[in-house]
Amino acid sequence: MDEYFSPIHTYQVCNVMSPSQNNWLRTSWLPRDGARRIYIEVKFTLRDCNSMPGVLGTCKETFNLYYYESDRAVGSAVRENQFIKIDTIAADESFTGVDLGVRRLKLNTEVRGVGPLSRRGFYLAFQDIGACIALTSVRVYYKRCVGVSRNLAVFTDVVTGADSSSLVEVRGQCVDHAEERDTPKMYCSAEGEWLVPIGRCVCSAGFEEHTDSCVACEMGFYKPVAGNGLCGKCPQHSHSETRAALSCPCDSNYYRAADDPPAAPCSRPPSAPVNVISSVNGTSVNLEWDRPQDTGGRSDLKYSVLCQKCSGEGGPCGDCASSPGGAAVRFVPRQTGLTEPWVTVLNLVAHTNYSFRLLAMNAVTHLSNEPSPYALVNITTNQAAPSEVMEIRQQNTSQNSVILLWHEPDQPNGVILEYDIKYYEKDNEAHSYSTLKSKNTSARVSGLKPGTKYIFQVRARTSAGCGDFSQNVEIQTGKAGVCVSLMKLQIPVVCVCVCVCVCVCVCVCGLYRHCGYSKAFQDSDEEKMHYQNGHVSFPDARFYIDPHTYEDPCHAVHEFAREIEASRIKIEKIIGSGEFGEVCYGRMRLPGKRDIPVALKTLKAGYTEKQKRDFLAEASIMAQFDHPNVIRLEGVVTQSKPAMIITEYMENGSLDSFLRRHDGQFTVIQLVGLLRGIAAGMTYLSDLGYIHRDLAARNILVNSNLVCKVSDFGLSRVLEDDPDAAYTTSGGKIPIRWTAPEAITFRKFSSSSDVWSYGVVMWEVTSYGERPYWNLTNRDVIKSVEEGYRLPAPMGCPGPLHTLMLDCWQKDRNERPRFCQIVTVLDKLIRNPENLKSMDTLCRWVGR
Ligand code: ACK
Repeated sequence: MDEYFSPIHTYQVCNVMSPSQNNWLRTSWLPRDGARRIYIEVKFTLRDCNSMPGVLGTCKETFNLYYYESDRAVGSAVRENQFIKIDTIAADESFTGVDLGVRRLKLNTEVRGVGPLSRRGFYLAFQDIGACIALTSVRVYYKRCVGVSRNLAVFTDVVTGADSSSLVEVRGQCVDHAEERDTPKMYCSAEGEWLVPIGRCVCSAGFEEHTDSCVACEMGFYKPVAGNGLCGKCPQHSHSETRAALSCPCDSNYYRAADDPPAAPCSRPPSAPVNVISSVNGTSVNLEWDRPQDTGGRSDLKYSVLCQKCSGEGGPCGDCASSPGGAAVRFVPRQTGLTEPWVTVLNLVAHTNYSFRLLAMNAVTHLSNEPSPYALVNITTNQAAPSEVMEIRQQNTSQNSVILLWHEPDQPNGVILEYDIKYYEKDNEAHSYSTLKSKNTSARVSGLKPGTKYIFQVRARTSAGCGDFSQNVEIQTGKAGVCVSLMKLQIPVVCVCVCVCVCVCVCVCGLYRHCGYSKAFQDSDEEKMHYQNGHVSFPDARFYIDPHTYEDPCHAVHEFAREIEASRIKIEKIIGSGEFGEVCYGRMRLPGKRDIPVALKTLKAGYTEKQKRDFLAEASIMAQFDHPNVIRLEGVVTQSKPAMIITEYMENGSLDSFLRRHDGQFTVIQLVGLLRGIAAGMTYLSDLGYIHRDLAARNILVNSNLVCKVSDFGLSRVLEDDPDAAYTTSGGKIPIRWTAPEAITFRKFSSSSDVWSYGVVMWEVTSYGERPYWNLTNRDVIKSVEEGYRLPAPMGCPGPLHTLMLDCWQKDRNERPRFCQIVTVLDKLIRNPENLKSMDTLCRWVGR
């Protein structure tokens, strides 16, 4: 009967009285069906041997589970010894006769996994060796990650990997109407969960994201480029007639200029300028107007002026420029491209009708087929004096006279009544000048002195007045008879002023030089040390001393560590290998004391001087520490070979392998206790200004009392020793999975980057030594962390612990907790373990 008192079928055996039982039950051949790792869930009841009298020595309380792989059903041809054992299975609950009396079954459920499987199918077998047992059900299954859609990529169903910690990398396909931005990838965990989404797809142009798919922009909306953006409403005076529009064409009579963005509203040419005012001043006119009423929806308004000269009342008009004399018409500031609403037109012909068209334009005017509207203004110029007489020539110059010839001015501006000719002796201008009048364009000037230089000027006169005099024309009259003119040679006195410019540039270079060196700014949380007279001194005695500041680190080691005679050490076994040589277990006896177990790190023969220095540097560092959660240095052997570093012995070795050996065996409080110890050790080290740079479970040692101690202080270890360290693009070797992003990218190591590593150690501890980021490549780890991915809570990890990890993995290092705050949070959790059950952020370090 089951717990509901319904009869059930079981396979059972209960030969508890007879010795040497070997009873086998085998399944039929089960096709593997693509599974790489299978799980077997067995439900059974088992009777307590103690509840049966007289079975001592023959009764067993376990049975064995086996499997055998084959490509087809081979039936009973498989021999027992061909089966491979999966596990021995014991009951969590056994029942006694009393239980039986009330007919209540105590059902056990056990699950085992096995893989990798490679053949087409397999058998399972159960071996009884003398238990009283009933199998009620066996369920065989495998796990897969069920297809999902994430970041606009579809990830299809995938069977999980062959072993319990491997991840299967799956590439996603962009959903319809989406395109790849960064190859979308996810990993399927052994538990059938999707992890670490990296990369993404984005909706194509004309489509926008809507609950994991890309949908077309509605009519009246558009999206010009692929990306995360949404469809935009068509700008003013534009439209889209289809869905999924990439752009919105302009409504009729509206346009987009070549450099208008697709999001700009469509616009049209402006209307004509309004309220034109003209004021004629003689032969010039000033035109002013107001902005057009309709600017077309743009602000790039410009104006142009078209000028026409009209002959007579209602007569034909022609372009100003093409009519005689029109070439000189000037527009101030210019004729086209005017940005201000005014222009002055100069040099018009007097008493003439002009017609001006004022046009407003913008960047879409040229796109319209419609003629541009304009404002028309007609004016008539007033009378004006004639323009200047040009090109005066001389003819028949004699001793006393000269004939002058010229042309009518370009713009006579009326009938020329006469010309005035003005002349004077060049060297006698101040005293007097003479004038002469002429009705036509020539004149004979007589009564001049022979051999004399004269200056002549001519101007025209109309009824409107006189024009300007022409430019000076110099003419010399002929000389009288043979005359010797004594040229007085005036020798100009050239005064040469010698300027003596004395430029004394005294460049005093290096007059004063600092005797020291200019030190780059140091980050506040990097190692701080001050140097005085060549000796190390400490502004604060709490800082540790970097042994590399000593010229001879071998000398440094004796400042801090005691020398131990090799004869006091007895090496008993090798326990591992370190960077410089074997790590051994041994015993050390000091005079008058009991011998104590120690770990001995040796320096292998054939070392270089640098290796010796680095080897002893670790001892010099360790010797300065004294804390229950930091590995203790007992001393060094340097006077005999091999050189050794002697530390306290930690019975349980390094934390990562210790956790793997004891998978699932600790309570959460015990795990928090381990973490608390590490955080306390790190608080001590960070307070001394020591930055570890390689904090990871493999560098924590565990003693027989389950006390964790921080170890591994070699300065070169990060570069050389750690198998998890990888070269970064900047050339350094860094344990990527444990290192904060700013330390990977900029080598910015600080106590805050140690806190990041501590968060990873928390994850290692709560997952019992699982590899952070599983089998992801270092590149993918860097990328996913950069994209904001963080390791999920390991199975069974309480929410508050994961929250603390996430705090340690804040991108901004100033946002991360400090080690002392981590200790406080963990202490609170230890004191109030019920908090570990809460899934909220009760124990966040911030704001406390
Ligand atoms: O994981 P393990 O047993 O712990 O293997 C490594 C090995 O030496 C190489 O480093 C072990 N080890 C190092 N220092 C000590 C120590 N002080 N006490 C015990 N084991 C140690 C470490």
